[in-house]
Amino acid sequence: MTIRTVATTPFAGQKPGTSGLRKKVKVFAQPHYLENFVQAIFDSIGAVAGKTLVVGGDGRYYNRTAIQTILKMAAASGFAAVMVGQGGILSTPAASCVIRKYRTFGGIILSASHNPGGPDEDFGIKYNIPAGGPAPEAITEAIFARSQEIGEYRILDAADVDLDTLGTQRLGAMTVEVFDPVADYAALMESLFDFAAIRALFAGGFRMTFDAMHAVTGPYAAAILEGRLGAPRGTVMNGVPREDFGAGHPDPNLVHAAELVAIMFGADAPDFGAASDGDGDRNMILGRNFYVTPSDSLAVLAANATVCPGYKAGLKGIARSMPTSAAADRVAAALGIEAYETPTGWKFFGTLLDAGLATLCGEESFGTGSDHVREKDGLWAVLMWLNVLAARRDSVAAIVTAHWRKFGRNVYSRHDYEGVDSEAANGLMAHLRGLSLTGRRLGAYEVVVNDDFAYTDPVDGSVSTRQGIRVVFGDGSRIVYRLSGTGTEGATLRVYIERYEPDAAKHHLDPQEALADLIAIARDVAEIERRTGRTEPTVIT
Ligand code: G16
Repeated sequence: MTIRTVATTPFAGQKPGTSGLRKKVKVFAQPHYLENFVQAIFDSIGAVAGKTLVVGGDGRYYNRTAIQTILKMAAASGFAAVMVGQGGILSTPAASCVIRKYRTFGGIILSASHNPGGPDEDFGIKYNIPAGGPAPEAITEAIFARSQEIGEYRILDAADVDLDTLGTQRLGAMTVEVFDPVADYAALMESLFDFAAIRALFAGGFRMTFDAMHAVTGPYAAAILEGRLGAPRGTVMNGVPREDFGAGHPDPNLVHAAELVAIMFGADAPDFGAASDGDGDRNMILGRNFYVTPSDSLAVLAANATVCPGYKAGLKGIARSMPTSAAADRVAAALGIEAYETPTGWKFFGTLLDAGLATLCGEESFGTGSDHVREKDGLWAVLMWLNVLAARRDSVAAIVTAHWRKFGRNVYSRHDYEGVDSEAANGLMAHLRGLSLTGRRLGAYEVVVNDDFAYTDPVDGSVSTRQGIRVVFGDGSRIVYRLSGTGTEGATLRVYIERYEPDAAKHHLDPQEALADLIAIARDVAEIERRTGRTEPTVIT
């Protein structure tokens, strides 16, 4: 087997976004495209000779092809070993778990998360560092810079590796270990949660539906919920991972998980419903006839964390992304612990978790997690909810409404305008950046802060600017605008709207009604209709 050195030239636009490089499969499938980016990773992360790498993905179309290329390139670059999930499958949180457990030199995760899969859809790749989390900006910038000057890559001329048989194989001088992608992760979950109490809950007739959306969490959910926890067979729906996610959009929200939503809001609904996304790091939580916003979910889990064995000692701090509602901050204040506000992107939580400043983290974008790994973790959030439900023996709706009575409700909604013309979206953001609203009245509200969010990491001092336009009002209400960093077509404008409601008599109101005046102000200030031609958002969460 010989190592081939292949001459290449840079591709424009290999700049990682909010979470790695995400493009259409057709872009990745161009000759040298994937290879350039992988070589740029290997050239940017320090000496790789003799090291071990973890590789796996969410099983989407092109996953297996990309893994074969990465294995041959890892062998050519001198890695001693690569650990690959069987069938090329590895959920994002399970990858983080394995990287940490086996102290590897990080890993490469292949996923475009919640974006659709298939030959005409999306693919993605990112590098996670040895701590298990997504590479911080300094590294993604270095990878990008390297990709822009690359002149050659190295690859081993060899037959494809068998990704389906557990065990060890040789690839040139390198070892390839195909391992069970579920076992280590399931063991970690069992160490954090009271499986006996959850088993007793199911044995008592508690009913749940978990929608794996034909994505990576199917095998994990089946093994843990139906296997170890004794939930009846059929609890997991859409449990077989498919390369095109069954032609669905594996994004666990009210729009894309419509099948689950119909079950949970239908006659004879189960007690608990949940869904996870393409790569298993997002979650949506539903009760019978009840939707829990991700921001509320973080707050409720934080307030109840000590019923779970893994969090019995209490939380060190709670971190949330800036656009996430401030519900968790109220819990942190009540617990007397620190609340951190970071830019959007799970990578920003890494330093806080590593330094032991925060235990729980969450984002409005259906992400919740803790210091057990360095990624958000869909199934972990579901299990934590199950542990809370098993301990409190109350319904989801009763637990959340009681939480609002105690802390007040941060009424919250996100409006997405997807596939907007990029120039129009950039123009809208430039318009917002040019405004100076502080001190002005908008409707019934007075603007007290109007800025473009900037963040200085309290641990390593790194600074991230231009992280979203904030319009904060005197009563704490907020409107936030940002452009998504994960889309692959045009631009997605996200508008986040929040108002604090202390009055329990108004807690039952639909957020769209309760926020109607702020929503109108948000559209008006940004001139959304005039600039984008859109009269309505495409997705409301
Ligand atoms: C990624 C990031 C999250 C972020 C989300 C949405 O999630 O890891 O931190 O909140 O994208 O980002 P944006 O608003 O820029 O589209 P995932 O699940 O796609 O990896």
